[in-house]
Amino acid sequence: MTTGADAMSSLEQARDSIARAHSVAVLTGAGVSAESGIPTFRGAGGLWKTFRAEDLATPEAFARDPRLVWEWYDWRRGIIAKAAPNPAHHALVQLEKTKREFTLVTQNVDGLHDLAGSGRMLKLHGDIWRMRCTECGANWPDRRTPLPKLPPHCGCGGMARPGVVWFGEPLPEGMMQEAEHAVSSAQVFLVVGTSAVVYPAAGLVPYAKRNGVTVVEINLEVTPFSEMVDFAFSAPAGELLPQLV
Ligand code: BJW
Ligand code: ZN
Repeated sequence: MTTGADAMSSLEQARDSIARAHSVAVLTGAGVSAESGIPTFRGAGGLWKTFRAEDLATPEAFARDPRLVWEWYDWRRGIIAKAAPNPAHHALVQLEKTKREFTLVTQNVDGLHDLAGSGRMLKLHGDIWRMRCTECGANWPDRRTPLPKLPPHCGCGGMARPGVVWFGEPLPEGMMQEAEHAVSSAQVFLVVGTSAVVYPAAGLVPYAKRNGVTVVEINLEVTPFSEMVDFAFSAPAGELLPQLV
């Protein structure tokens, strides 16, 4: 953990590693959007303090009570719709422009990286602005908020579900392999605003270390990997990322 007197020199070292790298990979989590006013899942004020994940973010919960699950997603879509990208999102767009190889792996479903202008992106946990038909599998964008009718339906008559990945569900086909490839071929891996407890995404951090990649973590709190990474900065992403890149 980098704090106090040694903060300047570590910041400079990390900045130097990032500046020298031709290939950079980034993993983002809910903390990146916290300064945009979107609640995180864990930690102070996190969604899982008020809501139970098992009741809302599992296929079983949706099968039991699709309307309840949709009400929660409709409420969150309303919050996200009012939010704008913050300096952390913008800094990642700038970083992407300067690198030969750059991959943004995000666990976020809010679409703020898209709004900021990020290009190459792997959305491991889907997109809250997309819907998927539970009958025919169709997949389409829908940015209306609030939704006119809950639960929404597909043109085929089937019920729609949010286009996100719930606990117990597989990530989009082939995406973890793409993420692993991006991480192992990077010289620097930035891990920003994630509690790093949800797998398989969290596994990218030790995977990077095993592959000799320099790992830079930015988080307000200590994570299971803070001790293992090369640089762990305890600071708000919207303040530190623009200084780092
Ligand atoms: C700031 C900040 C600021 C705040 N600046 N920082 C191995 C071991 C154990 C369990 C498993 C395992 N492998 C799989 C599992 C099961 C499960 C899992 O990981 N469970 C653990 C939690 C115990 N994983 C799964 O089920 C996954 N699927 C899977 O593995 O499938 C296998 C399979 C294969 C074949 C067939 C079938 C199955 C799927 C995981 C899906 C996660 N879904 C969610 C909801 C998405 C939709 C929605 O939004 O509603 O994804 S849960 C939630 O957590 C969301 C997030 O993307 C994800 C990660 O959270 P994140 O982003 O890290 O946010 P927080 O809130 O946790 O942390 C925020 C951090 O920011 C904090 O640390 C703050 O300090 C920090 N912060 N402000 C910097 N300003
Ligand atoms: Zn359908």
